[in-house]
Amino acid sequence: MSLLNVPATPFHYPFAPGKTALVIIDMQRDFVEPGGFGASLGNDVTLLHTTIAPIASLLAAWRARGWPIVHTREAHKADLSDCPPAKRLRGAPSLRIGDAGPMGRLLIRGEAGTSIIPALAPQVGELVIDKPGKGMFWSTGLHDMLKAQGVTHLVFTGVTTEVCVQTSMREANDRGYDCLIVEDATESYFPEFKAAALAMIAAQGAIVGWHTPSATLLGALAPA
Ligand code: TIU
Repeated sequence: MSLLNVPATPFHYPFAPGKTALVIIDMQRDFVEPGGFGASLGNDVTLLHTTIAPIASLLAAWRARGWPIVHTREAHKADLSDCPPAKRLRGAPSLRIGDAGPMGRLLIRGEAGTSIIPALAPQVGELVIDKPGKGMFWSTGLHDMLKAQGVTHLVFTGVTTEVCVQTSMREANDRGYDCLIVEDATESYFPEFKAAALAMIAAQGAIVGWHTPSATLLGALAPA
């Protein structure tokens, strides 16, 4: 299948139709709703809400074409055996991972807070990955799942830009995927960190990957 040239920074992104998975990082209640993990760290979760509509548009475009989709959740086993003490004990949050909050135990698989927000809920046939780390490849088996589907390119969305999204994109780049991050479909609790993350990803001739707005990407796709 021939590649599409998507206008992007720092130069055109070679998009592979059907071989490019849409990756939606951690759009779970814990990061975007009050009372979750993001809020426990002292963050204003409303800053992330602008991502929802662009991600929904991309999700609809991928679904219409039957292309691969990956949803991730940052979520630990109930016994915390996959949560290093260094992660759980870091800093002075109002609640720690595993503590009970208004949406259940923070960042624990199956709790209300770890569920993906209804507007972006996964459908049957889409990969849903519970990841114990910030990156989506660590301890998940995802690389083998993507290889089995013939995926060579990844389009990144979700939260937060400089934490789980950037970590996952760097892991993906090292595994040989061509990676694009969608500017308006990712957000940080710190706007200056988002700007810096996008700049450092695309610097030095796309050292980690490319970035572009969702409208530019959607405009470059052939009709479904
Ligand atoms: N705190 C923060 O910005 N992010 C995380 O802890 N996890 C993700 O980015 N998903």
